[in-house]
Amino acid sequence: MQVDIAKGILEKNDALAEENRERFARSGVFVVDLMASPGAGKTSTILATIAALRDRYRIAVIEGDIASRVDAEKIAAHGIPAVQINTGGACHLESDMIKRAVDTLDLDEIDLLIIENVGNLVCPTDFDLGEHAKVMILSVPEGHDKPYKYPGIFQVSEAVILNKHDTVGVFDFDEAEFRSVVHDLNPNAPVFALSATKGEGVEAWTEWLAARVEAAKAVQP
Ligand SMILES: Nc1nc2c(ncn2[C@@H]2O[C@H](COP(=O)(O)OP(=O)(O)O)[C@@H](O)[C@H]2O)c(=O)[nH]1
Ligand SMILES: [Mg+2]
Ligand SMILES: [Zn+2]
Repeated sequence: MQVDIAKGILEKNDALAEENRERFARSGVFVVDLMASPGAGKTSTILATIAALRDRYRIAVIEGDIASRVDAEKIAAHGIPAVQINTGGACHLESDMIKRAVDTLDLDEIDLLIIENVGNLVCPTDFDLGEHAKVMILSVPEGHDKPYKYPGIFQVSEAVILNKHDTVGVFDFDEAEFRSVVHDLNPNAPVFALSATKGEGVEAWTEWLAARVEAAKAVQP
């Protein structure tokens, strides 16, 4: 007899993710799961996104980290509701963690919920959280070859953010090659080059996101 533990865990995760998704739909909340390596600029991108969209949408953030509250505190300092999940060692978020975090939020008061996943280019790919879109960030210093090495995360992402674009010259980052490989892996995903901490190039990304938020509102039951 063979017991496939990974399969069982994923099935349980996906069932609860579906419940999360139904709950988000009932409240007309659009949910985006931001995935990236540690230090790629997830929190910085969330802060830039908040600055661009806070006058248009009510935003809340769920922060996933192995330990600490530092990211939730950074978000909360801007007056945005932020829930910190500490996974206590797990290297990705799962749908039951999101359910418990969402229990502390009033979804009817939120238009856009941004989830910062644990820094990791591998397993967040496999875990549906009930989000509407997964989006990944690659930062320039990580190198233009990462889509070759971690194809899965580029394939599940509906958009790709290329952050720290201000450092392209410093790291000899071949942006044309990067875009070409991402396009081969995922022809429909737009690639947004931006510098989150400088606020440069943010608008194309936030307009894409705003269009998705509007679409979620339009189908609210
Ligand atoms: N030069 C540059 N640095 C950035 C940019 N975005 C983030 N950083 C820096 O990268 C580091 C990690 O950023 P953070 O947002 O905390 O990454 P996270 O771990 O993915 O949430 C911080 O020191 C940021 O100031 C950017 O666009 N350009
Ligand atoms: Mg962070
Ligand atoms: Zn993991």
